[in-house]
Amino acid sequence: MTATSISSRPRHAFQTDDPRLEPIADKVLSGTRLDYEDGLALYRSPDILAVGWLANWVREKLHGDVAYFNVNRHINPTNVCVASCRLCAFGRKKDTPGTYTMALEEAWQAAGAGYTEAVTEFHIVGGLHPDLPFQYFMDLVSGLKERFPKVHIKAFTMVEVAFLAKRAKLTIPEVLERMKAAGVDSCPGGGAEIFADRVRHIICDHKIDGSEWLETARLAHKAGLRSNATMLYGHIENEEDRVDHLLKLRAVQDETAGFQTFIPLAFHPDNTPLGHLPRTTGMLDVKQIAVGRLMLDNFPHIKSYWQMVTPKMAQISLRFGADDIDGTVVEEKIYHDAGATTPQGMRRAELERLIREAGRVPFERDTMYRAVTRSEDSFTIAV
Ligand code: V47
Repeated sequence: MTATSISSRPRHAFQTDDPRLEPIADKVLSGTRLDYEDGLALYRSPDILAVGWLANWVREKLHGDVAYFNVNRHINPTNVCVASCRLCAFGRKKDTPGTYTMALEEAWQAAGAGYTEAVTEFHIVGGLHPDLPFQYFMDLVSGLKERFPKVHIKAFTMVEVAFLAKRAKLTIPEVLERMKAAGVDSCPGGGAEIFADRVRHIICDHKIDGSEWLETARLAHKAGLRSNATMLYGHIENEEDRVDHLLKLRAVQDETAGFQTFIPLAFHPDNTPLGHLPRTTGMLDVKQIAVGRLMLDNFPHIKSYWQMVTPKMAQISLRFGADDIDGTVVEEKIYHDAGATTPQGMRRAELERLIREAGRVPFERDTMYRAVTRSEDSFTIAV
């Protein structure tokens, strides 16, 4: 089915027994922007099939049957972190058991160890180390670029960018310029968590607040770097906090158009100070994808990150608003420290199988969503 025939589906194909969804369906199908109350109604509706139908309608209008994946490798250079976020099982205080910091040679070597399927992206996220100099991070990136010039470097969340600026006594635009000069091509979407102060004070009190995260993203986009945006859900936030988060992201995107992808992250409680909280359910996971797709009308992509929600849920999400399931990853630490039971990585062929079985067409993308063509152990990117 083509994108055009899908977008011209008749209005009467939409069915719900939840009257709150009727006016929302009219808005979605006529391209009218949803507001705060609509967001709440979507979250509160038990009719997941109707909410999903609408999200899928938007998703197919934008991307037809294509579903994106990439061949990437995560690198977490250190787990030493000053922040003590209650949401996190990965970060540890300096000189405590289980800490590690990669020597540069070690990080460059680890990057190469995942190169067997010719990765197109290094995804670099780590702790806020109190002593590592700014130059360590720049050398890490420039050393990777030197060794793997074709690989896109997606490095440092807005939280890390703001922390590096403070540590190096530089402004955020100065840090962003130096990151670019070292070889950073874009930024990942982590650290956004939930913007509402009430929640942020409890789950991650010691890092930048929501407005600083948004301002840093604005500056990154202004500096010419694309970035992603996340939302951590399934802890102590409520529906109002989630809608507020989505609307704040949408407002920045109206200004900059610099976000590529929205990624809802399911909270994993194990080994965190919030370990008493239950894990997210399938219903909640699918809802975040669908509501994200419907509220973020100016975001090109919605990612259901298979590591977070399991490959099975990511596959289902491709029919509920998601157009991307992320990548091979190779070795994931942040969610596995918090009890994730998904594999640490997945082969390219397996990602393709998941997508095909969802009735979608697998499309290997680079970080900028350009087509990747493979030959032997190498790749070319369409320009
Ligand atoms: O910011 C930490 C989250 C994020 C837990 O841009 C947790 O493509 C759940 O940035 N349970 C870092 N989540 C990961 C990140 C990311 C991941 C995938 C794709 C992209 C992208 C970016 O991980 C943190 C935090 O929100 N996190 N601890 C936890 N216990």
